[in-house]
Amino acid sequence: AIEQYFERHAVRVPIMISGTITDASGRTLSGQTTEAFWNSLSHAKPLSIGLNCALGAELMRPYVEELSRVATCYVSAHPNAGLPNPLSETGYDETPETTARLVREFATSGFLNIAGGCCGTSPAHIKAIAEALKDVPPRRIPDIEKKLRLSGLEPFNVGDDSLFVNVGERTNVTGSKMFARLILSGDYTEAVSVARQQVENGAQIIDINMDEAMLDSQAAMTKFVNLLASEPDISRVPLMIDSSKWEVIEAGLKCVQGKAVVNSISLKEGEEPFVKYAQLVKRYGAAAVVMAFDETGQADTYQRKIEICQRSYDILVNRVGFPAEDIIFDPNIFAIATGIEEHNNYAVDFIEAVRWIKQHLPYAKISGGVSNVSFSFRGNEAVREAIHTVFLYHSIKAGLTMGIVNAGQLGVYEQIPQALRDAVEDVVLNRSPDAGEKLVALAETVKTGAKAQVEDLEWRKGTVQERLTHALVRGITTYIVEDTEEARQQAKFPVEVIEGPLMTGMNVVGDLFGAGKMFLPQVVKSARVMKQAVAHLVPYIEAEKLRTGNTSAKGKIVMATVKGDVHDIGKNIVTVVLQCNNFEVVNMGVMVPCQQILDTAREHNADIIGLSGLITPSLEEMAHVAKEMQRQGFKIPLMIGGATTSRVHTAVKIEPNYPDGVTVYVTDASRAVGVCSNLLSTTLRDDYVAEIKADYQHVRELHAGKKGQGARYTLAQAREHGLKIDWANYQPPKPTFLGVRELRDYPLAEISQYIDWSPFFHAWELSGRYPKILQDEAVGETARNLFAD
Ligand code: B12
Repeated sequence: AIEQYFERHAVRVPIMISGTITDASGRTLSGQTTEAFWNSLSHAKPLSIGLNCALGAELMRPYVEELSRVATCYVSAHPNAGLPNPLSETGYDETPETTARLVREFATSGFLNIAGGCCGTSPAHIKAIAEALKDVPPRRIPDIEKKLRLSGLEPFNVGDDSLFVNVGERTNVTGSKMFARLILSGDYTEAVSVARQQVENGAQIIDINMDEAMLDSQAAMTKFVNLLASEPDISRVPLMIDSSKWEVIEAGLKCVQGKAVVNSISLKEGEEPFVKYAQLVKRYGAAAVVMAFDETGQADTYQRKIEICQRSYDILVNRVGFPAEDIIFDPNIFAIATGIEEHNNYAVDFIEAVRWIKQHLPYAKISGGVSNVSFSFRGNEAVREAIHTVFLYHSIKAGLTMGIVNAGQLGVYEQIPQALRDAVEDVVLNRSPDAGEKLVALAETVKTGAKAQVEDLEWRKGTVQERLTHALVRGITTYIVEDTEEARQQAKFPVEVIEGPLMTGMNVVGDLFGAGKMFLPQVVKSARVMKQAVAHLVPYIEAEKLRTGNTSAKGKIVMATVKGDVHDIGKNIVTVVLQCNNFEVVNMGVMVPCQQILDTAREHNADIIGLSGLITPSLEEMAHVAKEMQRQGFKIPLMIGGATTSRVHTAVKIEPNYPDGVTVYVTDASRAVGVCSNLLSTTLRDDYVAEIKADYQHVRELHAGKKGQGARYTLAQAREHGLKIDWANYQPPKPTFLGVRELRDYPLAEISQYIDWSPFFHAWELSGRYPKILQDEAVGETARNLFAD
């Protein structure tokens, strides 16, 4: 509306946005988190974004902090004078001095550019705020990495380091007969449950398509998207509005509150409509899938794919001003092994186009409809699954960002029987002219039902460890209780089954996932298998506790996976193990905001707080929790765990934020018991804490040494030493040439002289820079030997 107004009236004035986090859930009234709110609105390029009303400054703090971390414009805060109090004369309790003190703290923490007051504040409050902020420098707008930043109720950011993104394809009337039937018969309730299944099975975006001749597609899109909006467990993920008709896309865009993806626009009808639709997509604040399609048709060869993508990119970025990071190319996935020779290279052309786009079109993302590739094998689900798995494996390696996939039709690359995998790989990579025929012949023997039965018999013959690992990797729950029980009978204590065979299996899952050989929907299934296994063991663990008569509570621990992180298996295992050892644990679940953890710890009078986190952003969140514990006057120990955490990170980044307490990194569940016992023991505690503190101090010194950080200059001294450049007399050198120069067949011997081996030595924990390290007094000899090896 604002953009339309600007256009119609030929004016442009700055936009200032303020939103409201309505209550302690930390969400806007329509359910968005702060970052999702920013992702949905950043396309307006506002002068400022901020929060006002509903909460007093104290409760508003975490959300202002989050906004200041993500927003690339100024940040404002206009809190109420505390929470409403109907008994107070003004309706609110806070005096001007209190509000001003709280707002000043925001500003000194670097969160604010603009401040003011909302309900309950008076001219006296504003005056006090102005006075309190007089000498505080404004927030500096941070440098924020360019990513595809989508949102539903929650943010979903996709950068170069993200894993493959699964777009759920089942809510598409052209791709799913079942969904089409539900929509055509008006059974929207069931249709919504299809969307829910997609999200539960690991879809991170859901594609919605209503292009069906017998349907009023515009009305169906509006109705369905509106229905999804009232289902928070579905609408937490972003939507992909998919249609070949602009009116249907627009109908969808009008109903989404988050930042959606439009699927798709292209040069099919020429440049003018392309530019027009791109401008509209940009105005609606969506990202766009751009098909490799131009006036002459859909690109099928490598050359055509990259030419069209380059041309589309140039028009979008240079003419429309479309953000490059919001472009998602779809270079067309076509069916292979069709028996037609020209089709044999389709998969290779796609994979190579992906590689080229990744290298040449900065920040652009790449997607594709994966099921198309195996179309020739309709009816043979086993072969289709193998083709999808192999095709995705190679495409992801080349740089494919996301794909529209049927999560149920993805296998594990490593686990495709060798003969089938080779035959499929020959077809996908077009390694021999008769590859297609050979696969067709082999396909006859790999019919779905038969394959499943033979495989069943095979894997059931393995050892209990092999069976548990297989079940975890394949996500099979059928025999998990039986196998877990067998492992329990072999173990001395039931808890050993978790720490032994089940963890071994999860590690295999972790390795395959990390190597891109398993995909998210499959890992979701693994997690379910793990949960069933642990659930089977819990009563035995409880009985063991009763048997040993060891039941008096040793202390109370509040345990949570931090905000933004959904991994709960590890935390739950730690919870079970601690409970077995008579600690009382309040398990708060996953994605728990900092303030909620701290409030719960207070409410339960907890002795220890335990944080779990498995993704990199959780590390920062944990550091934040530590900082808040310090700021809010906590003294109780903080325990840190989860696969990406480490002793070094805890010592360097977390512990210094909480000097009044003790912060301990714990590698695994079994060690958690010893750590908690030490921390709560009246006799051992002081020595243990002193030991941890000394150890972390040592780790910090080592770390600083590695980074070459000696004593620091004061700000004045640093300025004194600042580089002074005489720009007035500076003559910029003229480059010898413009454009790209390719150096082919360059002698490796010459390049090898420029390799910096320092990271190699770091990996071996020898600290120092290459080549100086070779002469180092302490580690020189070891370094020389290692280098020679
Ligand atoms: C299962 C899993 C999932 C499942 C989680 C299901 C669930 N209900 O928990 C699903 C599929 C949902 C998932 C999602 C994602 N995942 Co994941 N996932 C894994 C996987 C394969 C196993 C994790 C696990 O459960 N391990 C088994 C448990 C028992 O081990 P653990 O958690 O480390 O716990 C032990 C100890 O660490 C310790 N411990 C743990 N917590 C605590 C806490 C305290 C207080 C203490 C004392 C001890 C302690 O005790 C436990 C037992 O000994 C790992 C791979 C791996 N190698 O870890 C990736 C992994 C963690 N995931 C990863 C990623 C990237 C993701 C996604 C972002 C993928 C995506 N593209 O969307 C999303 C995350 C979304 C989000 N916002 O959180 C990456 C993280 C990389 C990084 N550095 O950021 C990993 C490492 C995979 C990889 N190599 O890339 N994932």
